[in-house]
Amino acid sequence: MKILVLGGDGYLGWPTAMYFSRLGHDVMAVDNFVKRRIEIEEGIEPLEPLLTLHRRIALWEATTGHKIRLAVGDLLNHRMVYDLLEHFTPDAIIHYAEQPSAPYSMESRDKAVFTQHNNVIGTLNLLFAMKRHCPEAHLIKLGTMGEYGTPNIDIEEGYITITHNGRVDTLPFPKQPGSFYHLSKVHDSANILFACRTWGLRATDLNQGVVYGIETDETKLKPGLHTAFHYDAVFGTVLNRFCVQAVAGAPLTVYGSGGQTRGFLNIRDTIQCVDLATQNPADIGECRVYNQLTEVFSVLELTKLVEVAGKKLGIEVRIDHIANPRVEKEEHYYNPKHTKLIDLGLKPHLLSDVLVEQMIGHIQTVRDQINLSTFKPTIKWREK
Ligand code: USQ
Repeated sequence: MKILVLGGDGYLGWPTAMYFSRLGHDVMAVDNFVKRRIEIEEGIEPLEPLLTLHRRIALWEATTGHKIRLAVGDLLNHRMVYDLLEHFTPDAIIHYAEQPSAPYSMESRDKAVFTQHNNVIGTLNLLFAMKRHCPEAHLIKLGTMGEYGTPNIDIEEGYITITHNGRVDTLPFPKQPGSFYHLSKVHDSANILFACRTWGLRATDLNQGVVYGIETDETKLKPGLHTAFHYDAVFGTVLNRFCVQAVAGAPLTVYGSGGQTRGFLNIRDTIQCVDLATQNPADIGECRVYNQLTEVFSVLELTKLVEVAGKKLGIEVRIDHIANPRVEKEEHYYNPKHTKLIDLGLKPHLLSDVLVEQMIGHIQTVRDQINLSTFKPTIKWREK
């Protein structure tokens, strides 16, 4: 297949590009490096320094003999997107190319506008370019479980069948996102559904939970092929942060009571799910939605798991309940359905299998690179 990986420089995009390339697909990675610009702006960097995408692609080819094509470009530039789709004519488009940080989107008006403009208009340009040049290509779009928020009912996979005043319909599941970033994904989902219904495009919207993990089969092949692993308060997700904090001997930063409960998955399972979606394309005119998570934990449950794992490596883990910088429910019901990807064949990697050696153990080997000053969250959802 011809597979376009949008956001090919990122935490998930780079391992995805290598994975499909190794399977023998014709892969083109696209990126505008905006995340690297935000890193500089915010004074943060991945735990281990990252080679440029150009050098990683060259290293990949030298190591495996497989090629990855590279296009440097911005989805906001619609001419670039049209050209790309006209000339590459992808069978599948895997779309990670969005500003992924909820805190960043809540930092200021400018950053909220940037996030929504970048994410929503970039995706809209892509939909128009697909309509023009490859209407039968399958769009695999990374959405987020955060689109649903934390309703007091079970979360269905994308759609819910409702009986109202004696009539029945199946409708998009209600959305209650918790940041301008999560809202950008809600807007994307609405635009994608509309484009499928109206133009007959086909898409799979993957509502992904919080991703953790450092390595995949491909990143391990050679030093230098690793992916961008963040633990700062802007790009670092909660479990990745806790593992680094534990190794640094700093207290784990629990926001508020720690009863916040989310769906989680290993980075290897992101790739497995994207692969399953690619192998099982939506029908023409269909917008499929899968909830992409494998396990559910509260923040406090994560601290306990990190504490037990740390002990095995001689680390004593401390916990600090700090004032919650976000506006979110700290105690709530949470029961998201997530059977559709399992039905397609997903075999989850469990947190307990990787926490000790592949996460905390690995971080110990690069302990001296940890920047302690990026643990504390500085962006607040609402000034008190
Ligand atoms: N949290 C802490 N301490 C920390 C960091 C986070 O208690 O040091 C809490 C947060 O308050 C929140 C939960 O952990 O309740 C998850 O926070 P997170 O930063 O790991 O995840 P979030 O901001 O929701 O965003 C991340 C990714 C985003 C993706 C989303 C999936 O950055 O791209 O869409 O996870 S989900 O959370 O399911 O919406």
